[in-house]
Amino acid sequence: MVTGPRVVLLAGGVGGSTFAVGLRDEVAARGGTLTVICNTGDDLWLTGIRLQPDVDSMLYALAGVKDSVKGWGRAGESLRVAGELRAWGAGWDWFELGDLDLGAHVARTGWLRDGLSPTDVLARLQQRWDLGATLLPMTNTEVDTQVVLADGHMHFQEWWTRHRAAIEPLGFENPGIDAAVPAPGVVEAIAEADVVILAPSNPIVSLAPILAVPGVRAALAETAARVVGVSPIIGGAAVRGMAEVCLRVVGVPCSAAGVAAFYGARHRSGVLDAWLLAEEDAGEVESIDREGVQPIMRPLWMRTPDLTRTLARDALDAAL
Ligand code: FO1
Repeated sequence: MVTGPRVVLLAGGVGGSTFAVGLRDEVAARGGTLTVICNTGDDLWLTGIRLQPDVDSMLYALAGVKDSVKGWGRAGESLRVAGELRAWGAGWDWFELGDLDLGAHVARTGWLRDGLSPTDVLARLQQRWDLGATLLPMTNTEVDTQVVLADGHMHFQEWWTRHRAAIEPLGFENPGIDAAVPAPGVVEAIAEADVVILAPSNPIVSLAPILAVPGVRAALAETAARVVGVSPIIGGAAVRGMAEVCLRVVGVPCSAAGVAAFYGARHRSGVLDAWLLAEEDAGEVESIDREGVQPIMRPLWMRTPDLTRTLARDALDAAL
C-alpha cells in the first residue's frame, strides 16, 4: 500500500540519474512512489540498433550497475564487440559501445522490431532489476535532438561525444516534436503526483525536449502537485556536461536565476513553483523571487550518496 508521496521526476541522463538514486531512496523511506519521465531526445539509431542514452543512464544508475566514474554505461564494461565493429568500419568509431551495454540495445531493438512500443520495451528492460521506481520515456515518437550548425544539422550525440561541443551551434531542434504525443502514463503520472521535480539536468537538451512534448506543459500547469526544480548551475557554472554552451546559444544566462527564468513561474505560464539554488548563488535569490518562483537555498553538490540523498530530501520538503 502506498502511504507516502507520489513523486514524478523529469530528468536527463548523467546528472539526472545521480539525483534519481538519492530521490528513490528518500521516497522509499517515506513510503511513496517514484516515476521518472526520461528525455529521449538523445536517442539514436546506430549500426541498426536503437540507443537510448538517457534512459539507459537512468536504468543503470537505479539498478546500481552504472559506471560511476564515466557517469554513463555499465560498470565492469568490456569493448570486444566495439573492436569488431571498428574492424568492420561500422558505426561511429569515436562512440564507445560497451559489450554489456550492447546487450540492452540488442534486446531493445529486437523488441521494437517485434512491434513493442518504446514504453513497453522500457517496461521489460526495467523488470530485470528492482529499481524502486517506474521509468517512462517522455514520448514514443522519435524526436532526436539536432544541433543546428552554420552548414546544416548534426545529431546531438555526434556534436557532444565526437566534437565535445566545440563546433559553435546556432540552436537546438527536435524535428517532429510538435506532432509527438506523451508516452502512455506521462500525463497521468503528472496529474496524480503529489510532487513534481525537475532534475539538475541540462535545461536545453535534456529537460526542454520533455517540456516540448505537446501536453506536458499543460499537465504541469494543471497538476495539484508543487513543481520544484533543482539548479544545474552552481556558483555561476554548469556542474557537468555542455550546459554552458547550450545556455549561451539560446540566450539564457548561465546562472541559477537565468535557468529559473528560462523555466518560468507556474503562475506566469512557466513550470516552476520553487527553485533549489546553491548557497554559492545567494546573490540571485531576489531575482528568482521577482520572477515569481520561490527560491530555496541549499547545498547542491551531489559529491556523495549521502549528500545526494540530503538534496533529494530538501527538494521533497520544498514541495510538500
Ligand atoms: N559519452 C561520451 O562522452 N562518449 C561516448 O563514447 C559515449 C557513448 C555512449 C554509449 C551509450 C550510452 O548510453 C551513452 C554514451 N555516452 C557517451 C554518454 C552520452 O553521450 C551522454 O550521457 C548523453 O547522451 C548526454 O546526456
